[in-house]
Amino acid sequence: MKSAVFKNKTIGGHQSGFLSFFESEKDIPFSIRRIYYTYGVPVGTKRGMHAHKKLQQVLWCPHGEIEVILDDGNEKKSYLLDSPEKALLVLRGYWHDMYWRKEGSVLCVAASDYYDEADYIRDYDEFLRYAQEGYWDK
Ligand code: T46
Repeated sequence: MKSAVFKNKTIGGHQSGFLSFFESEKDIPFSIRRIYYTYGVPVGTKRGMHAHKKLQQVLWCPHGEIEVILDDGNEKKSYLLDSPEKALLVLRGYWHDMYWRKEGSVLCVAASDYYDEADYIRDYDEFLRYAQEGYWDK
């Protein structure tokens, strides 16, 4: 499985609104241990700038527009979260940068584990060493 954008199951219509959802281990390949969200971020701000050793996550933007750049050490891909129906699966081992593209955008994240700063790689050269040594290929 690779990191990719998927479309959440969505129920409803324009008359009374929409409800979107995804379920642990059915729609995403892990159990959710933590939910967090980022908001009040000025347009143009870049956040992220790290990779995770083990953590797997799903990112979605229920309101606004956020661009996420995923880098596996070989290539970078850009994903635009511009609809509440879209979600981005970010597997372990991807350097990620998030750019706030619209005022008031909210980023929600479902994560496979509790917060642990030791799981972060915040130095890009260190990330490249992990990628080149095949740390995530095992
Ligand atoms: C990620 C992207 C998508 C906590 O104490 N608990 C938490 O659950 C989280 C997520 C963060 N923190 C602390 C760690 C830092 O002192 O909150 C502060 C800001 O975190 P950070 O600079 O890592 O925030 P982002 O927006 O760059 O990254 C976050 C997540 O940390 C990260 O895991 O993948 O969103």
